[in-house]
Amino acid sequence: MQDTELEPMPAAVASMQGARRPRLQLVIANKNYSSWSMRPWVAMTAFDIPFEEIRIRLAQPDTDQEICRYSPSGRVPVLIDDGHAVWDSLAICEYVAEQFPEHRMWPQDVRARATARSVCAEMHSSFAALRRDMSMNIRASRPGRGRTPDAQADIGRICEIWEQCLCEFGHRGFLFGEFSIADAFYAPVVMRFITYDVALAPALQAYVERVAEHPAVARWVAQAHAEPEAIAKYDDAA
Ligand SMILES: N[C@@H](CCC(=O)N[C@@H](CS)C(=O)NCC(=O)O)C(=O)O
Repeated sequence: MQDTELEPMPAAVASMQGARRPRLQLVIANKNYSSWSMRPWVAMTAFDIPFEEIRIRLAQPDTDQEICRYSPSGRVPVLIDDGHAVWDSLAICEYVAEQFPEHRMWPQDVRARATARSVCAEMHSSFAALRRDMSMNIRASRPGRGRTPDAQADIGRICEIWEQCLCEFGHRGFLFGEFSIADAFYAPVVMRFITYDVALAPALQAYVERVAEHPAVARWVAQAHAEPEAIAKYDDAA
């Protein structure tokens, strides 16, 4: 159960049509539900990195088999570069940033870059309650739901991170001024805050809106809305 190039290709890919296929293939899951897939897809799209998308539908009889065709970990996202697999959202972003240094996917300042890596690592290794109790479901509207004490604590810590980054590095822009991998990493949190209608301080609400309006994020969201399949076990969740 996979779609390749299901939707319009990124401009950089389209411009290569007739020339050669993009070298990179990014294997992802459903855009409505797969927060891990969203991160590298948004980062690569935001920075015009050419790639072919391979989308595998979750919760199908052959989902595991399909994912294991590409991914040694049995999870998506996974990036395939000329047959070489790079799995895990953070490793993919690091790999792509190294392959395309001219795109400056991380902040240029060494301290800003270290902080960006710290907040991405924290996103990657923490916030289990937010993930469990307020799962990403872009098409859903669940105002006020999922606010367990642990999820509320995760929200508090995320607000602290955003406040610190915006104040120290981002000012009125993204977490580190220009859009970076760090914003792509927090884009699924932005989706959750919208779905669950989390009340935020004005500066953080403005950040949520800025991320949601970013063309790469908006494209992912539009494609999530256009996906035909619904997964009851995720849609029926609290
Ligand atoms: N830490 C991994 C997490 C990847 C992960 O959990 N992916 C989920 C989809 S969002 C998955 O592959 N699930 C397989 C399944 O549900 O069958 C990463 O950052 O890439």
